[in-house]
Amino acid sequence: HTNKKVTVVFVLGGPGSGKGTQCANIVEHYGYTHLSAGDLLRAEIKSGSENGTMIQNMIKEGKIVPSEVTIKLLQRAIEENGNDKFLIDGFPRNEENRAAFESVTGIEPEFVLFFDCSEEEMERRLLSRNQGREDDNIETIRKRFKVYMESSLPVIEYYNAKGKVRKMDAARPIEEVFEAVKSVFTPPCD
Ligand code: UP5
Ligand code: MG
Repeated sequence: HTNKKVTVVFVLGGPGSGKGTQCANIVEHYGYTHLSAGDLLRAEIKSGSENGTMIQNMIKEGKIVPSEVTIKLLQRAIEENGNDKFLIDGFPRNEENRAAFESVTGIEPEFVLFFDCSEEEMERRLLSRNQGREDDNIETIRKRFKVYMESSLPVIEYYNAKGKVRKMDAARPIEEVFEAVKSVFTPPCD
């Protein structure tokens, strides 16, 4: 288990739903550290690690990288960081990710932020992002949507049944989505 008492919020939603964008806003206002599982995996490819080629191939196909790899990167990032509040963005992506993270780290999320957005809108955003991501092409985007529907939505359903999901309408402009996000992070004053 992770040698540290931490607060974790999972930030979930489809490809292009705005997870990374809203995490940046949350970091600025609420002092969390942002850990994007996808960013950690892309950094691992760049670092020339022995798993790099395997990770690159899986991302290109929109497939979910084996949980040992992702969990090791997340756990290391949590332990190396001085903060005790983390946004984990884009993980867990399937039931096995979820169960393995819980048993390996002993961490359960405080709650789950869920960015709900139509595929049409997510596709538009991904195709106009232009950041050179190897998975932002229409073939890979379709595969990412399929994996999201089949494997990732059930994880959100699992947490929803536990009353842990805070669902946001993510199809609105960035500022409006953040207003809704704020109401989740700011305790109501009386
Ligand atoms: N944008 C954002 N919000 C907007 C709004 N409200 N209105 C209009 N435009 C908006 O946003 C995407 C684009 O939309 C940006 O240009 C933004 O300006 C604009 P972003 O905030 O980047 O969305 P995000 O949800 O973060 O999209 P991302 O593409 O990162 O989501 P994915 O879940 O697809 O990507 P991730 O990096 O998490 O994973 C990539 C791959 O890594 C996976 O497919 C998988 O192969 C692998 N992976 C694993 O195997 N395991 C993991 O645990 C994690 C990833
Ligand atoms: Mg992202």
